[in-house]
Amino acid sequence: MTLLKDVESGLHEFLKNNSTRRVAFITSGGTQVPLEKNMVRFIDNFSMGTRGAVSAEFFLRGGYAVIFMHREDSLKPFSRRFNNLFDSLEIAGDEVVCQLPGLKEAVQDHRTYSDRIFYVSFKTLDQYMSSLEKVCNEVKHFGSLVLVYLAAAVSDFYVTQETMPTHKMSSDKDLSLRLSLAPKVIERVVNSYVPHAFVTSFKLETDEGKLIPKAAAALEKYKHQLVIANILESRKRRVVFVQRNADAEVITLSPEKLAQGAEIEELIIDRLTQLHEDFIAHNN
Ligand code: PAZ
Repeated sequence: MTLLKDVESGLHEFLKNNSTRRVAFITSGGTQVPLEKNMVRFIDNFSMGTRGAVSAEFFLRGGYAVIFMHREDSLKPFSRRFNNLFDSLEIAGDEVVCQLPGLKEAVQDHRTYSDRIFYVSFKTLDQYMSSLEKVCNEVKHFGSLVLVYLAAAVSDFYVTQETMPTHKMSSDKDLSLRLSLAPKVIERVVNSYVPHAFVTSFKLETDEGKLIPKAAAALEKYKHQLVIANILESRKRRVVFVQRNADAEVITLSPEKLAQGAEIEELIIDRLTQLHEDFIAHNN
């Protein structure tokens, strides 16, 4: 994991080199919640960081400088498709040969955009929260040119330091866990960390009936610009843009496009870029 002071100085330099660009600050992947101070067990979630990694690629293609704050070992832009690389390698004499479709282009893109993406990694909920604050502090002066894209699946519950056992919990009797409600960092992001940025949060549900009411309630509560609502099972083909004072906007990827390998993030980032442009025009 990158040390926070390295993040600060590296990010400072990165932003100086990209001072004429819009900045997309993406969070991606799930947070881990330790159950013991000397951690053996933890709570985690399903997120592999696909949404964040694919979105980063489209933000880069759209001209943004990208800060990619991701769960350690979750998917990263361009390399994300090649997790099974070893299965496709062949040995020809002294050479290792790989014929995977798209690999050469992905390596090229990775190089092309390397000066325009800055990586920050996290693992636990605590690390997520402190890195989020640090990054926000560094990008604050970009004002409305910053688009915050909170795609990470952040735990809503955690074990406080006071109630967390120091050592591995014994397994000779049933275990009752007391989980506390995690602070809602979006509140700090919107009101104190980057009050002039365009803030997009995601709302994930499994019950369709709760999706839009919960997204609308989050907007009402935190007063940020946009909630992108998605259902776990259909998240790769359907999302809903929910804004205050506007009708909900459904974005879908047709089954044909999906079968051809298209990704809904392209549509999401297209629309989001327009909304960000309008926001900048009205806030400068
Ligand atoms: O990581 P992934 O691509 O599998 O999933 C993306 C997602 C469902 C985590 C994201 O779209 C999302 O909804 N994030 C916010 C989750 C929440 O805290 O409500």
